[in-house]
Amino acid sequence: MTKPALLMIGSYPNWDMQALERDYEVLRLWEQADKDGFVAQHAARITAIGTRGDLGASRALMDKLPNLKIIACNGVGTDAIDLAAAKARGIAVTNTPDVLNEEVADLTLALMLGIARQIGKGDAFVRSGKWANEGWPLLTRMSGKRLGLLGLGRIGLAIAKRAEAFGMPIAYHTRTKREGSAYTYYPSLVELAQNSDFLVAILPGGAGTQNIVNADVLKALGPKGFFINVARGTVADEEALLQALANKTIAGAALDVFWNEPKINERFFKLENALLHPHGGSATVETRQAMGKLVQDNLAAHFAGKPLLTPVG
Ligand code: A2R
Repeated sequence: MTKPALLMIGSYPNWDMQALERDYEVLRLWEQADKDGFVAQHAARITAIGTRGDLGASRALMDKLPNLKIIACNGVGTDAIDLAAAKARGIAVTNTPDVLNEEVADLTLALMLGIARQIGKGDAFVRSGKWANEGWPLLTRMSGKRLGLLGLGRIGLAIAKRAEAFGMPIAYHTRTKREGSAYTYYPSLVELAQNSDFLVAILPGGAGTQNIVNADVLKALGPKGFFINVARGTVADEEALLQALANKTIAGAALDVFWNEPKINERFFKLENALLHPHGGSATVETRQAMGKLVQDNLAAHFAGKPLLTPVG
């Protein structure tokens, strides 16, 4: 039997590639010098795309694939996929929610502790040999401080659960109040920031949330407040954030995501009150394997004519 053609926009880990190659004719777009020519050559046979959160799928690409039926995304964030274009064509989109909640939440707590207790700087301090001659400064406690969550979905709830163990009072801002939640709801993000010691962004990226953490929000967070971004770089006004850090109008920021990553604004490199991490919220073997399996299961369900496990929208 002919294997269905699967256009892969970028690479997946080897364990996924091997599994996919068993069941599909995997067309490796990222390896092609002439991408347009490659797509044109195979366009008629391609009914499925495999992509990643960072790569997405554009309307222009969809337009070149008349028989496209499904876009499977390895990642929960679908902001780089033109969902409106997919919907208009009746192309199904799947992502990998839930299986990464605990991992992203773990890293969030690590970043919160990391910026408050300056874990990265402590490591550099000991390695440099400075400890023999210099004292280490007194820092800021995290336990018991107020956590503000911008976004209280699957991952936000996993972060809140962990923060409860640190005795942190929890508040949140979303568009819709979560009925039945014991956490304090702020209809205004500025008000949430005013009432937070740690403000964590964990909401989708895309046009609807671009620059939602703006200069006013950072001002409201204030000189004792920390900003943690585990959502998407685009949710923060990066110029406002860089200025707030440089002028110390916020205490610090711990960032897993950036505008233009991985070639991020180099002004971040010089900021001592920023803890920088290379977009690794879900980046463990265990979780990436679970995400890859979910991509495979969604594709298999599609080709078997069964309901998709995790459709978007
Ligand atoms: O606004 P609501 O009531 O739909 O709540 C969602 C919230 N959210 C927003 N909050 C404030 N302003 C907005 N414009 C806005 N848009 C969405 O974000 C909900 O509480 C949360 C999203 O939850 P989930 O859909 O369950 O996403 P999950 O799995 O927690 O992942 C969040 C994001 C991903 O989209 C990736 O970009 C990133 O974390 O890794």
